[in-house]
Amino acid sequence: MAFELPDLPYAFDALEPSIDAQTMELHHDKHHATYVSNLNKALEGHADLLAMPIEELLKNIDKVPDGSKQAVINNGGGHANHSLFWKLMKPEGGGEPVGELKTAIEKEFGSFNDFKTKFSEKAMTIFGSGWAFLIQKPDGSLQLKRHSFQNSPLMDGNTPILALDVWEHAYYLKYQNRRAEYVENWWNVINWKTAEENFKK
Ligand code: MN3
Repeated sequence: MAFELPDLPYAFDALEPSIDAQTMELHHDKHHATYVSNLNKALEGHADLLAMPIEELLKNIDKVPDGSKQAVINNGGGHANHSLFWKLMKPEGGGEPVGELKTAIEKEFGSFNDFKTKFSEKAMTIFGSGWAFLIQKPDGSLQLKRHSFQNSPLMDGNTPILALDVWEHAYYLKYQNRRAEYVENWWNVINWKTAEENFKK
């Protein structure tokens, strides 16, 4: 058993012009692939851990031996975060949240526009490499979070609903230092159906 790189659910150029094809190809085929390969290396000889779904492994990070734990946090987190990220985007995405997630966002943040502003602020105020998340807490409520590096919300017992990669590798080829422009254009490719499916009713 070993963890595997999932296929992208669309072509590399499918998210143009918001995210360029070369960035998508490097991001998926090189960056994400490396997290998967390093995760498998870190867990060599631990067949039980290699057989767990990545989400379960991160929820049970305390079961990972100390010598491998940080490598699993980094690379297992990277694998889970990116697997989610690809599915949270689609060509001709964007628009507004759907279903019960829409209702929950409006209840928590007032309106979709207020939510969008606050989420973008989170993404803009991550210092260095990290992710902006909308998470659902065990009590069912929604919250915005900044996570450094590849630290997964699953390790805190939270469920990631929406995730935005703000590592420079996610946008530098097209946007260079202009993270705000990347964040703004990302709203045009969100797959709200996936976000709604992540949300536990
Ligand atoms: Mn990335």
